[in-house]
Amino acid sequence: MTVRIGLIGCGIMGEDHARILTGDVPGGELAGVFDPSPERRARVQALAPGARVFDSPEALIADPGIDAVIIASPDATHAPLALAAIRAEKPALVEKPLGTDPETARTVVDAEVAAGRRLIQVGFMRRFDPGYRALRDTVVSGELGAPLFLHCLHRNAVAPDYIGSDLIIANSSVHEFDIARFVLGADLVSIAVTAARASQKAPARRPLFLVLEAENGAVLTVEAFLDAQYGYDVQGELVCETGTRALSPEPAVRQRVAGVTGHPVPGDWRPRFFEAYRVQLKAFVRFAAGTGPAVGSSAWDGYVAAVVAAAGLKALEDRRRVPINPGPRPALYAH
Ligand code: ISE
Repeated sequence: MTVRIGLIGCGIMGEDHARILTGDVPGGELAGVFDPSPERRARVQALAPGARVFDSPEALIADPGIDAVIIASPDATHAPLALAAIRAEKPALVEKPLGTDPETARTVVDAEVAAGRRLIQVGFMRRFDPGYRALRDTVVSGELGAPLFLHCLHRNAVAPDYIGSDLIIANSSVHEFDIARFVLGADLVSIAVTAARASQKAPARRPLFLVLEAENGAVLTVEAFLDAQYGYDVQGELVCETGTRALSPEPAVRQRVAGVTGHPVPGDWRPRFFEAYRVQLKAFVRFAAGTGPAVGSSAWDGYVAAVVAAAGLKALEDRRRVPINPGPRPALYAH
């Protein structure tokens, strides 16, 4: 069966999903697109000339010629459109964040629970990255003993002007919250946030250092610095009782040029998570076709990320450690 996918939003991530779907995902077809901008839409239509153009995201979701949707529109539209997909009983891959606040994200969890089935996969692509999966396997196998620390760096080359310290937490650090829960196999129970001085390269926001406690006693540290200039750099080291294991996101080739040996650093997250994005979409298409299970981050995971982000914002404002309490996990999302 070919899954006919409708894409909502043809910006940077929507276009990337379209490229992956049309180039690297057998079993999935880009059958419809929606974006209010004709220029953005045209770039995606060039990849799939047969895709139908819809006048509204709601019309796309409701159309009988669309089996599943990718929601890559602006953040505030993610939850309402996810709710529409649940009402239409269609699987949806929803870009992060699931909701811009916990209450909004929770509406999606509640709708899925009421429907009695999982339809939403949140686009926390790191769960499909081989490096993070190896870190998780280390914890599951127990081969290095219990996890004590997960040290993470999250650096972007430059961030857009609208990103303030709040969005460093709610838009970028949410990746760390989600992947730490995945790697450690434990929920996060508290968060503290310290801001460094602003870089002269980006006076409007201060780089952040976050320290979170997990329910199993492990500690997550995150440097979130979105104006590092030199490139996109995501690192993680898992420290266990008898050793450590770290991500080694190095490309296949190393160069020696002008007296320097090394490798180029990617400009943004798309090359760094090239494989993860492809495995993520393949898994979604299998799920939508009914030939694979629901995998990746669930609506519950998207909601929990929003709860951690809200606690992080409070911690930053009040300069104190703040507890994280998403409430009980519904049976639909049992481990
Ligand atoms: C950005 O907002 C994203 O969504 C990317 O997935 C992430 O890797 C990046 O660092 C964020 O700033």
